Amino acid sequence: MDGKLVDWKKAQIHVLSHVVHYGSSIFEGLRCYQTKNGSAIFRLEEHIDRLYDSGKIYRMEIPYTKKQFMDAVVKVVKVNKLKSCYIRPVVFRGYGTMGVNPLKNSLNCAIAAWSWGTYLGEEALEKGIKVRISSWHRQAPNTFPSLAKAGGNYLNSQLIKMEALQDGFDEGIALDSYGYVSEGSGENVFIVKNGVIFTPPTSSAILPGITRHSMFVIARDMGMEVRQQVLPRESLYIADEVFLTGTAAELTPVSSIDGIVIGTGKRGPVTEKLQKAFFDILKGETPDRFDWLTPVE
Ligand code: PPE
Repeated sequence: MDGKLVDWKKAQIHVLSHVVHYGSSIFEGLRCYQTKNGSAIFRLEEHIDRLYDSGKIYRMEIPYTKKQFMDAVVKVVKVNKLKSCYIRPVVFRGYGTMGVNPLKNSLNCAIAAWSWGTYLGEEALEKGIKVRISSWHRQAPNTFPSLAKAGGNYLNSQLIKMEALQDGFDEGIALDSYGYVSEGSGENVFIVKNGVIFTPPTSSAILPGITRHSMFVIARDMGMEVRQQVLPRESLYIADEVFLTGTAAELTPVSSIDGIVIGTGKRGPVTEKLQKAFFDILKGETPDRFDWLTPVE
Protein backbone atom coordinates (compact mmCIF):
# COMPACT_ATOMS: atom_id res chain seq x y z
CA MET A 1 0.00 0.00 0.00
CA ASP A 2 1.56 3.29 -1.13
CA GLY A 3 4.97 1.71 -1.41
CA LYS A 4 4.96 -0.31 1.83
CA LEU A 5 4.16 -3.89 2.68
CA VAL A 6 1.07 -3.79 4.89
CA ASP A 7 -0.50 -6.68 6.75
CA TRP A 8 -3.84 -7.88 5.22
CA LYS A 9 -5.87 -6.78 8.26
CA LYS A 10 -4.26 -3.36 8.36
CA ALA A 11 -4.86 -2.57 4.68
CA GLN A 12 -7.66 -0.09 5.42
CA ILE A 13 -8.91 3.30 4.23
CA HIS A 14 -11.14 6.04 5.67
CA VAL A 15 -14.91 5.90 4.96
CA LEU A 16 -14.76 9.42 3.54
CA SER A 17 -12.21 8.44 0.91
CA HIS A 18 -13.31 9.82 -2.48
CA VAL A 19 -13.45 6.35 -4.04
CA VAL A 20 -16.07 5.12 -1.57
CA HIS A 21 -18.52 7.83 -2.63
CA TYR A 22 -17.75 8.46 -6.27
CA GLY A 23 -16.31 5.22 -7.64
CA SER A 24 -12.99 6.92 -8.43
CA SER A 25 -10.64 4.00 -8.85
CA ILE A 26 -8.86 2.20 -11.65
CA PHE A 27 -7.67 -1.35 -11.27
CA GLU A 28 -6.26 -4.46 -12.84
CA GLY A 29 -6.70 -8.18 -12.37
CA LEU A 30 -3.85 -10.55 -13.12
CA ARG A 31 -3.20 -14.20 -12.51
CA CYS A 32 -0.06 -15.94 -11.38
CA TYR A 33 0.16 -19.58 -12.46
CA GLN A 34 2.15 -22.47 -11.14
CA THR A 35 4.04 -23.55 -14.23
CA LYS A 36 6.36 -26.53 -14.58
CA ASN A 37 9.23 -24.06 -14.19
CA GLY A 38 7.91 -22.26 -11.11
CA SER A 39 5.32 -19.56 -10.53
CA ALA A 40 4.87 -16.97 -13.25
CA ILE A 41 2.63 -13.93 -13.79
CA PHE A 42 0.66 -13.82 -17.05
CA ARG A 43 1.17 -10.73 -19.24
CA LEU A 44 2.32 -8.47 -16.44
CA GLU A 45 3.55 -5.71 -18.73
CA GLU A 46 0.30 -5.51 -20.71
CA HIS A 47 -1.75 -5.26 -17.50
CA ILE A 48 0.43 -2.48 -16.13
CA ASP A 49 0.25 -0.67 -19.48
CA ARG A 50 -3.54 -0.84 -19.32
CA LEU A 51 -3.52 0.44 -15.73
CA TYR A 52 -1.48 3.47 -16.78
CA ASP A 53 -3.81 4.00 -19.76
CA SER A 54 -6.79 3.98 -17.38
CA GLY A 55 -4.90 6.51 -15.24
CA LYS A 56 -4.28 8.76 -18.23
CA ILE A 57 -7.98 8.78 -19.14
CA TYR A 58 -8.96 9.74 -15.57
CA ARG A 59 -6.10 12.22 -15.05
CA MET A 60 -4.58 10.09 -12.32
CA GLU A 61 -0.85 10.43 -12.31
CA ILE A 62 0.52 7.25 -10.79
CA PRO A 63 3.57 8.28 -8.74
CA TYR A 64 5.69 5.26 -9.73
CA THR A 65 7.39 4.15 -12.90
CA LYS A 66 5.88 1.15 -14.67
CA LYS A 67 8.99 -0.81 -13.74
CA GLN A 68 8.53 0.01 -10.04
CA PHE A 69 4.88 -1.01 -10.26
CA MET A 70 5.71 -4.31 -11.96
CA ASP A 71 8.41 -5.10 -9.41
CA ALA A 72 5.90 -4.41 -6.62
CA VAL A 73 3.40 -6.85 -8.16
CA VAL A 74 6.04 -9.58 -8.24
CA LYS A 75 7.05 -8.77 -4.67
CA VAL A 76 3.50 -9.07 -3.32
CA VAL A 77 3.19 -12.58 -4.81
CA LYS A 78 6.58 -13.54 -3.47
CA VAL A 79 6.18 -12.33 0.12
CA ASN A 80 2.77 -13.98 0.37
CA LYS A 81 4.40 -17.26 -0.72
CA LEU A 82 1.59 -17.85 -3.20
CA LYS A 83 2.27 -20.45 -5.89
CA SER A 84 -0.77 -19.50 -7.94
CA CYS A 85 -3.04 -16.55 -7.23
CA TYR A 86 -5.10 -13.63 -8.45
CA ILE A 87 -3.50 -10.20 -8.18
CA ARG A 88 -5.42 -6.94 -7.85
CA PRO A 89 -3.56 -3.64 -8.27
CA VAL A 90 -5.83 -0.66 -7.55
CA VAL A 91 -5.24 3.09 -7.78
CA PHE A 92 -7.84 5.27 -6.09
CA ARG A 93 -8.72 8.79 -5.02
CA GLY A 94 -8.34 8.81 -1.28
CA TYR A 95 -9.01 10.99 1.72
CA GLY A 96 -8.96 14.79 1.47
CA THR A 97 -12.13 16.76 0.96
CA MET A 98 -15.67 15.81 0.06
CA GLY A 99 -17.26 16.84 -3.23
CA VAL A 100 -17.06 15.54 -6.78
CA ASN A 101 -13.83 17.34 -7.74
CA PRO A 102 -11.23 14.61 -7.24
CA LEU A 103 -8.15 16.75 -7.74
CA LYS A 104 -7.81 17.83 -4.10
CA ASN A 105 -7.69 14.28 -2.78
CA SER A 106 -4.76 11.95 -2.34
CA LEU A 107 -4.04 9.33 -4.98
CA ASN A 108 -3.36 5.97 -3.37
CA CYS A 109 -2.05 2.72 -4.77
CA ALA A 110 -2.37 -0.81 -3.46
CA ILE A 111 -1.66 -4.32 -4.70
CA ALA A 112 -3.34 -7.36 -3.16
CA ALA A 113 -3.01 -11.06 -3.95
CA TRP A 114 -5.05 -14.09 -2.91
CA SER A 115 -5.98 -17.58 -4.10
CA TRP A 116 -8.91 -17.45 -6.49
CA GLY A 117 -10.13 -20.65 -8.13
CA THR A 118 -12.40 -20.98 -11.16
CA TYR A 119 -14.56 -17.89 -11.53
CA LEU A 120 -17.70 -19.35 -13.06
CA GLY A 121 -17.87 -22.69 -11.25
CA GLU A 122 -15.80 -25.86 -11.17
CA GLU A 123 -17.40 -27.52 -14.16
CA ALA A 124 -17.69 -24.37 -16.28
CA LEU A 125 -14.41 -24.74 -18.14
CA GLU A 126 -15.54 -28.07 -19.56
CA LYS A 127 -19.33 -28.06 -19.62
CA GLY A 128 -19.94 -24.41 -20.31
CA ILE A 129 -22.31 -21.97 -18.66
CA LYS A 130 -25.86 -20.74 -19.08
CA VAL A 131 -26.04 -17.11 -20.12
CA ARG A 132 -28.77 -14.58 -20.69
CA ILE A 133 -28.75 -11.38 -22.67
CA SER A 134 -28.96 -8.68 -20.04
CA SER A 135 -31.79 -6.19 -19.97
CA TRP A 136 -29.07 -3.72 -18.99
CA HIS A 137 -26.97 -2.23 -21.79
CA ARG A 138 -23.32 -1.22 -21.63
CA GLN A 139 -22.54 2.48 -21.33
CA ALA A 140 -23.12 4.71 -24.36
CA PRO A 141 -20.08 6.23 -26.10
CA ASN A 142 -18.75 9.34 -24.42
CA THR A 143 -20.32 8.56 -21.06
CA PHE A 144 -18.09 6.18 -19.08
CA PRO A 145 -14.97 5.32 -21.09
CA SER A 146 -14.95 1.56 -21.61
CA LEU A 147 -11.24 1.51 -22.45
CA ALA A 148 -10.52 2.44 -18.83
CA LYS A 149 -10.86 -0.33 -16.28
CA ALA A 150 -12.47 1.93 -13.69
CA GLY A 151 -14.27 0.99 -10.48
CA GLY A 152 -17.39 2.95 -11.41
CA ASN A 153 -17.91 0.89 -14.58
CA TYR A 154 -18.57 -2.10 -12.39
CA LEU A 155 -21.88 -0.73 -11.13
CA ASN A 156 -23.17 -1.63 -14.59
CA SER A 157 -21.48 -5.04 -14.33
CA GLN A 158 -23.15 -5.64 -10.96
CA LEU A 159 -26.60 -4.98 -12.44
CA ILE A 160 -25.88 -7.45 -15.25
CA LYS A 161 -24.56 -10.10 -12.88
CA MET A 162 -27.29 -9.81 -10.24
CA GLU A 163 -30.04 -9.99 -12.84
CA ALA A 164 -28.49 -13.10 -14.44
CA LEU A 165 -28.10 -14.91 -11.11
CA GLN A 166 -31.59 -13.91 -9.96
CA ASP A 167 -33.03 -15.51 -13.10
CA GLY A 168 -31.05 -18.73 -12.70
CA PHE A 169 -28.27 -18.02 -15.22
CA ASP A 170 -24.53 -18.09 -14.57
CA GLU A 171 -23.71 -14.86 -16.37
CA GLY A 172 -25.16 -12.06 -18.49
CA ILE A 173 -23.96 -10.66 -21.80
CA ALA A 174 -24.82 -7.00 -22.33
CA LEU A 175 -25.55 -5.26 -25.62
CA ASP A 176 -24.11 -1.82 -26.33
CA SER A 177 -26.30 1.28 -26.54
CA TYR A 178 -27.02 0.52 -30.23
CA GLY A 179 -28.19 -3.01 -29.44
CA TYR A 180 -25.06 -4.81 -30.67
CA VAL A 181 -23.20 -7.44 -28.66
CA SER A 182 -20.80 -5.89 -26.16
CA GLU A 183 -19.45 -8.10 -23.34
CA GLY A 184 -20.19 -10.05 -20.17
CA SER A 185 -20.18 -8.50 -16.69
CA GLY A 186 -16.46 -9.33 -16.44
CA GLU A 187 -15.57 -11.12 -19.68
CA ASN A 188 -15.17 -10.52 -23.41
CA VAL A 189 -17.34 -12.50 -25.83
CA PHE A 190 -16.28 -14.61 -28.82
CA ILE A 191 -18.31 -16.55 -31.36
CA VAL A 192 -17.21 -19.23 -33.81
CA LYS A 193 -19.14 -19.54 -37.07
CA ASN A 194 -18.09 -21.72 -40.01
CA GLY A 195 -14.54 -21.95 -38.71
CA VAL A 196 -14.06 -18.18 -38.30
CA ILE A 197 -13.71 -16.53 -34.88
CA PHE A 198 -15.53 -13.23 -34.27
CA THR A 199 -15.49 -10.76 -31.39
CA PRO A 200 -16.89 -7.22 -31.00
CA PRO A 201 -14.47 -4.32 -31.70
CA THR A 202 -13.39 -1.82 -29.03
CA SER A 203 -16.09 0.56 -30.32
CA SER A 204 -18.76 -1.81 -28.95
CA ALA A 205 -18.26 -0.53 -25.36
CA ILE A 206 -15.89 -3.32 -24.33
CA LEU A 207 -12.88 -3.46 -22.10
CA PRO A 208 -9.97 -4.39 -24.39
CA GLY A 209 -9.24 -7.65 -22.63
CA ILE A 210 -5.75 -9.02 -22.38
CA THR A 211 -7.10 -12.56 -22.54
CA ARG A 212 -9.03 -11.44 -25.64
CA HIS A 213 -5.79 -10.29 -27.22
CA SER A 214 -4.12 -13.57 -26.22
CA MET A 215 -6.86 -15.39 -28.17
CA PHE A 216 -6.03 -13.37 -31.30
CA VAL A 217 -2.39 -14.41 -31.01
CA ILE A 218 -3.06 -18.08 -30.24
CA ALA A 219 -5.78 -18.51 -32.88
CA ARG A 220 -3.78 -16.81 -35.64
CA ASP A 221 -0.74 -18.86 -34.66
CA MET A 222 -2.87 -21.97 -35.23
CA GLY A 223 -3.89 -20.67 -38.65
CA MET A 224 -7.40 -19.58 -37.67
CA GLU A 225 -8.98 -16.33 -38.75
CA VAL A 226 -10.12 -13.82 -36.10
CA ARG A 227 -12.31 -10.86 -37.01
CA GLN A 228 -13.24 -7.89 -34.84
CA GLN A 229 -16.71 -7.10 -36.06
CA VAL A 230 -19.92 -5.48 -34.84
CA LEU A 231 -22.20 -8.40 -33.95
CA PRO A 232 -25.99 -8.47 -33.83
CA ARG A 233 -27.58 -10.21 -30.85
CA GLU A 234 -28.94 -13.10 -32.91
CA SER A 235 -25.47 -13.99 -34.21
CA LEU A 236 -24.92 -15.44 -30.73
CA TYR A 237 -27.94 -17.76 -30.98
CA ILE A 238 -26.91 -19.19 -34.37
CA ALA A 239 -23.18 -19.45 -33.62
CA ASP A 240 -21.48 -22.84 -33.74
CA GLU A 241 -19.66 -21.99 -30.51
CA VAL A 242 -19.64 -19.10 -28.02
CA PHE A 243 -17.05 -18.57 -25.32
CA LEU A 244 -16.08 -15.90 -22.79
CA THR A 245 -12.58 -14.74 -21.89
CA GLY A 246 -11.15 -12.89 -18.92
CA THR A 247 -8.37 -13.13 -16.37
CA ALA A 248 -10.77 -14.46 -13.74
CA ALA A 249 -13.00 -16.43 -16.15
CA GLU A 250 -10.03 -17.63 -18.25
CA LEU A 251 -11.67 -19.29 -21.28
CA THR A 252 -15.19 -20.43 -20.47
CA PRO A 253 -17.53 -22.05 -23.02
CA VAL A 254 -21.18 -20.97 -23.22
CA SER A 255 -23.69 -23.81 -23.56
CA SER A 256 -26.91 -21.80 -23.92
CA ILE A 257 -28.08 -18.20 -24.26
CA ASP A 258 -31.61 -17.20 -23.25
CA GLY A 259 -32.41 -20.92 -23.12
CA ILE A 260 -31.32 -21.42 -26.76
CA VAL A 261 -28.73 -24.19 -27.06
CA ILE A 262 -25.49 -23.04 -28.71
CA GLY A 263 -24.17 -25.56 -31.26
CA THR A 264 -24.24 -29.00 -29.65
CA GLY A 265 -24.64 -27.51 -26.17
CA LYS A 266 -21.17 -28.75 -25.25
CA ARG A 267 -17.71 -27.23 -25.46
CA GLY A 268 -17.03 -26.96 -29.21
CA PRO A 269 -13.86 -28.13 -31.00
CA VAL A 270 -12.43 -24.65 -31.63
CA THR A 271 -13.04 -23.62 -28.01
CA GLU A 272 -11.33 -26.80 -26.84
CA LYS A 273 -8.32 -26.25 -29.10
CA LEU A 274 -7.89 -22.65 -27.94
CA GLN A 275 -8.37 -23.64 -24.31
CA LYS A 276 -5.72 -26.34 -24.57
CA ALA A 277 -3.19 -24.06 -26.28
CA PHE A 278 -3.87 -21.36 -23.67
CA PHE A 279 -3.62 -23.60 -20.62
CA ASP A 280 -0.55 -25.37 -22.00
CA ILE A 281 1.26 -22.02 -21.97
CA LEU A 282 -0.01 -21.20 -18.48
CA LYS A 283 1.10 -24.55 -17.10
CA GLY A 284 4.44 -24.36 -18.84
CA GLU A 285 3.58 -27.47 -20.90
CA THR A 286 4.58 -25.62 -24.08
CA PRO A 287 7.34 -23.03 -24.38
CA ASP A 288 6.39 -19.43 -23.62
CA ARG A 289 7.03 -18.40 -27.21
CA PHE A 290 5.05 -15.17 -27.04
CA ASP A 291 6.98 -14.02 -23.98
CA TRP A 292 3.90 -13.80 -21.77
CA LEU A 293 5.21 -15.12 -18.47
CA THR A 294 7.16 -13.22 -15.81
CA PRO A 295 8.80 -15.61 -13.35
CA VAL A 296 8.22 -14.80 -9.67
CA GLU A 297 11.57 -16.17 -8.51
N1 PPE B 1 -14.58 -7.09 -19.73
C1 PPE B 1 -14.79 -6.72 -18.46
C2 PPE B 1 -15.93 -5.83 -18.14
C3 PPE B 1 -13.93 -7.19 -17.47
O1 PPE B 1 -14.14 -6.82 -16.21
C4 PPE B 1 -12.87 -8.06 -17.80
C5 PPE B 1 -11.94 -8.57 -16.73
C6 PPE B 1 -12.69 -8.41 -19.16
C7 PPE B 1 -13.57 -7.89 -20.10
C8 PPE B 1 -11.55 -9.27 -19.62
O2 PPE B 1 -10.32 -8.59 -19.51
P1 PPE B 1 -8.95 -9.37 -19.26
O3 PPE B 1 -8.98 -9.85 -17.85
O4 PPE B 1 -7.90 -8.35 -19.50
O5 PPE B 1 -8.89 -10.49 -20.24
N2 PPE B 1 -12.53 -8.72 -15.47
C9 PPE B 1 -11.71 -8.80 -14.29
C10 PPE B 1 -12.50 -8.62 -13.01
C11 PPE B 1 -13.38 -9.73 -12.60
C12 PPE B 1 -13.96 -9.51 -11.21
O6 PPE B 1 -15.00 -10.14 -10.90
O7 PPE B 1 -13.37 -8.77 -10.41
C13 PPE B 1 -10.88 -10.07 -14.30
O8 PPE B 1 -11.21 -11.02 -14.98
O9 PPE B 1 -9.85 -10.07 -13.62
